[in-house]
Amino acid sequence: MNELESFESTRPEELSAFIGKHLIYTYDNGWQYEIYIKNATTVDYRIHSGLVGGRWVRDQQAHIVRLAEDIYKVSWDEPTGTCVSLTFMLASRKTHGAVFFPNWIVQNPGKTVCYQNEHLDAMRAYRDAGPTYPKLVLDEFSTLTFVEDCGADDESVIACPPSELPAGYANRRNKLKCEAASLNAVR
Ligand code: FER
Repeated sequence: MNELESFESTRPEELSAFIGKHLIYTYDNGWQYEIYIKNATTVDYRIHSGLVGGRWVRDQQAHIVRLAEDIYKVSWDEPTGTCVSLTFMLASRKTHGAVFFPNWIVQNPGKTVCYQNEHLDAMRAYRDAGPTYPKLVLDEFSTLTFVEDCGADDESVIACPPSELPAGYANRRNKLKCEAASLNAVR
């Protein structure tokens, strides 16, 4: 194995620096999102603004990999039919999101604005009714404005809709250094 390959990993023990991270980020188009990397296969998230601002989701199953030192990718397929693949570049505090929205969401974004966990059957029914095409492809970079470590499987991190958060919650800024913690298990 060469040095580069050794950073590529899907093994939970090599994702440990990323698991438990709570991240708030703003896309260059102004859309603001929040995600909690709950464990090696699960994320919770909340959308503060954008096409589907107000939407929040817990226990979304996701594929989480480390692409390189300090770079992680999180990908999932939602019950709505939206597919999401996010790359988190912790050292440079940037992300890139590739999100593929089915056409029914573009036509009626409000249908997905809810606590999805309580409306899973409705989301699947909307998805199956379509239309799927043409998809809206969001292909945007964002800036990580807030990063903290909450540990794994903490149900209190994403626990209410954005509207019930204290004023200024999503606009807190910090500069937590993430790079130091990312290199473990492989060396
Ligand atoms: C993100 C972009 C899109 C994200 C979630 C989505 C948590 C999901 C959108 C949707 O469900 O409609 O960066 O991060």
